[in-house]
Amino acid sequence: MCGIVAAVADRNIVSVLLEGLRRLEYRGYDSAGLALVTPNGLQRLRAVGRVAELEAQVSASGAAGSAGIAHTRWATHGVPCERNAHPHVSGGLAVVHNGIIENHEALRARLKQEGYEFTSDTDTEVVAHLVAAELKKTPDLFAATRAAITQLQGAYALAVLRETDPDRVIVAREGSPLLLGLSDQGNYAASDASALLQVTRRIVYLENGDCAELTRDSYRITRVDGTPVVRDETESHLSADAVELGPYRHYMQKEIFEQPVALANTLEMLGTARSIQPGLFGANTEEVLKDVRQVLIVACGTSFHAGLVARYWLEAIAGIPCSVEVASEYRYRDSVPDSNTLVVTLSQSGETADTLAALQHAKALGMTKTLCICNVPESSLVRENALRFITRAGPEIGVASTKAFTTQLASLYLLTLIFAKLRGRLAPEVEAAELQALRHLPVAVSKVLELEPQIRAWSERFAMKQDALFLGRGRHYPIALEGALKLKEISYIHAEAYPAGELKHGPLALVDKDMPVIAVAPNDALLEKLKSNLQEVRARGGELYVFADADSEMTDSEGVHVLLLPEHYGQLSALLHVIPLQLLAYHVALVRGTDVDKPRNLAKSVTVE
Ligand code: HGA
Repeated sequence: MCGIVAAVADRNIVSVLLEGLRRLEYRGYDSAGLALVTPNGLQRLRAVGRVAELEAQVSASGAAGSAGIAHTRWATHGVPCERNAHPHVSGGLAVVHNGIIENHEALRARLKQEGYEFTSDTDTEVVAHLVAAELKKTPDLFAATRAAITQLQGAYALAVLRETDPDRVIVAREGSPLLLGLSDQGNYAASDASALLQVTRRIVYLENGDCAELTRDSYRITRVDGTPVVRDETESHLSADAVELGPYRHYMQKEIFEQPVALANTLEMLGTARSIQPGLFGANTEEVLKDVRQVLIVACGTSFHAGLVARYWLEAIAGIPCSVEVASEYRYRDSVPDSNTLVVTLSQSGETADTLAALQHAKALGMTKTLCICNVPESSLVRENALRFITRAGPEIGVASTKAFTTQLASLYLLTLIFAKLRGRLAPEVEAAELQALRHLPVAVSKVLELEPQIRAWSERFAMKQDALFLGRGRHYPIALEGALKLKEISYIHAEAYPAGELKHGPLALVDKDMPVIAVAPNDALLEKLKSNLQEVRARGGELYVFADADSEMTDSEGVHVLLLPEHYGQLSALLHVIPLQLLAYHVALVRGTDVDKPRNLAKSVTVE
């Protein structure tokens, strides 16, 4: 979602701002803009569409300045258009914002009465006018911004610039990500470190409630009330070229094919060991897990589906009760807390607003045994959990998550094995075999990826459809959910997923010759049950596309198309069965000509509620 870049340096920073915005493009956005302090005052440029459009405007105008703020917007309040693009201005100051100001209506009404004129439909514009109003009481931009912030409800990362302060940028954070970048040539702020690798790796992460004043050779951080605070400086280890597309046509395609490497990297620490070390999740893992009686997994979207698979594993293998909740529901519901619950949060970016808020909610209820599985080591989520496991999938740029999902699954399987071991449910020979199965995953996934030509052929037929139904059973039901989500996200085909046994309780009414039914059909204990469900579909004229395992000996018949995965992979089969569904969604989207990596209306890093 929105990306922020701010800079104040000893040289023209326009190229730093634009390169920063380009690095944040993957988050998803609909318009872009920047403001600079120039010798002739504040200069603002905004463009609907890509950063490239903004760049064209910037070069045509010859804009230059040594202090500036820039933004990519993913609209929450007000349609995507130039008038609503950030920065928003009031008098000689400009503001960019990521998040939602929940009390914007009341503030807008008050500010209008005070004579401020609104030129956009956004919630953000109130912040610009509030700071301007506070500047009537104090000449200090930092103090005025903090005073404005005390009136805000909601979530924000903010950057503020004023024409009469050519050497200063003010930033603040509450709920939305923001960090500082320090260098000898100037100081910077951005939504994530990748935007600043071009100028520095020296990073200071702001905490919620922090505000900061940046000049070209200094910075200071305070709380909203002005109390100074010190935050540690860290060095970012992000790789600058991991976000290059290379020979691939789309990031999603690259990321699907990177899964063997992503899994190998994530599981690298297993080495050749025959037994698993709980310390993989943090030095004090045994201490934290010791009295845990149940697991609560909280996540959104694809991560939620990974949690659903893990529930089957945790209960079947480790014998520990597990519930899985959508974060945006859990955070607002009256639930029954139990301090012996391990709260597991899953997020690719570690900045998912709902997941972060759900974690805070659980902690406020007294649940302090917390663990996250996350792909971004330098994210808010990682800093806020007692235990953590970093998936080493590398940057995931495509909005539709793929390699983050499979590496989350591998990590959740490790967690399952650790629980099973601590609870005396993992015989040494079984443990060694399970670790070997994990180590073999990259090879097994590579073999599934070789099915791409057959899946491409199927995709031609799918591309004409308006609806699709995905079926699975047991731990493959969440894989059906994930397959349907992938298809929806990038091909815009309406897709639903059901546990196959539920068909007769309603969705069977939808089945006819125009509704393709996709079945996730591994050769496990539920296969015969699933086959009966598939017969129910065939009997109603439904056309079946079945992803089966080679050893189940299923074959094509009239109205039944079967694609065989190379091997049945036991408990870990879910990791293999999701791959063809990712490929199917990708190829259907290609045929339909959609914007695969940046599907309409969606953003990558979901930093608003
Ligand atoms: N609410 C603001 C900013 C939206 C945002 O943070 N998106 O990620 C707007 O709609 O402009």
